[in-house]
Amino acid sequence: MSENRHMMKKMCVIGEAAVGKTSLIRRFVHDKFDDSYIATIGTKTTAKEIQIATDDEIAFMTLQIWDILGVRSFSKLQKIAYKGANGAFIVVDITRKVTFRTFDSWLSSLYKIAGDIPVVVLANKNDLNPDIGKVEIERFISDYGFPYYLTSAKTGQNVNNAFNNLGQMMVKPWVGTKIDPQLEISDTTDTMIEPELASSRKLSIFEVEDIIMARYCELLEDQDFAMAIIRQQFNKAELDFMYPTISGLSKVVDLLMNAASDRVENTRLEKERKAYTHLIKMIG
Ligand SMILES: Nc1nc2c(ncn2[C@@H]2O[C@H](COP(=O)(O)OP(=O)(O)OP(=O)(O)O)[C@@H](O)[C@H]2O)c(=O)[nH]1
Ligand SMILES: [Mg+2]
Repeated sequence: MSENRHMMKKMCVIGEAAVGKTSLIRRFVHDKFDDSYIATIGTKTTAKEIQIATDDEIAFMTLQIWDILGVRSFSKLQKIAYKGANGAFIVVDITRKVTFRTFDSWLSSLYKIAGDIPVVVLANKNDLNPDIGKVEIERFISDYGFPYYLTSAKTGQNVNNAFNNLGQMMVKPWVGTKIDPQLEISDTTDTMIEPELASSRKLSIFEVEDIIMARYCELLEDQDFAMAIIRQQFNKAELDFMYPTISGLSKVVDLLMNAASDRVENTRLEKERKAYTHLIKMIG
């Protein structure tokens, strides 16, 4: 008797804020739905095992699902989360046509980091009145050649199908998109982070928050673990990451440094602290 194959794949769930990314994952993993909206702080991973039918066997796949916040000011944090992804959902909200407009920029920033990987489009909130007609949605999505589903995290419509289909797509040869993206694949994110430090322009408080979080993830070399610490320390500092203040951020930086002290060498840590302090001074 042959043993079933077991594999692990990383998938990212991306798209504008409040389109329902976290809700779709919650429906798929826990079969639950919540009407309240809490923006995802940074990134969070969940895992679920699915079964994949290959030509001659049923294989088990652990899906490592990356929930990535859609707030656009956090582009560096979003990008470092794309590294090593094998597939992605791009989620749009059929009750807000505006969430389709930025589709291209989500796709191209994903491709720049992860390459031309399988993508499935989820047109979510299909239990509500649409702001865009089905024909229009179809026309829009078929231009890209991606499979798409009308989903509802609330009723569960097509949620399992979508995850299972992306799982299948990640084990098959991927033919790529119809629309040819300008690929500049980069595997390092350092270059995305340094220029701000060297420039003398003023930065917004969100930009600084984004850079600090992204750098901290790189510092600990484990984004998921780093994000858990970041969430903890924002909590401790009683700072809402969507309403940051300069004094709140300075407090968070102190807490983050303490929390990393047993994992990161002192001189490296001091260098980071200096960089963060410098960034906070650049807020204008
Ligand atoms: N009716 C309905 N509401 C939904 C659906 N999916 C999500 N919502 C609601 O939409 C709001 C936003 O959902 P989230 O899942 O938090 O959105 P998100 O994309 O993770 O948002 P960010 O983390 O900020 O990027 C919440 O109030 C959800 O309850 C759906 O399919 N139908
Ligand atoms: Mg979310």
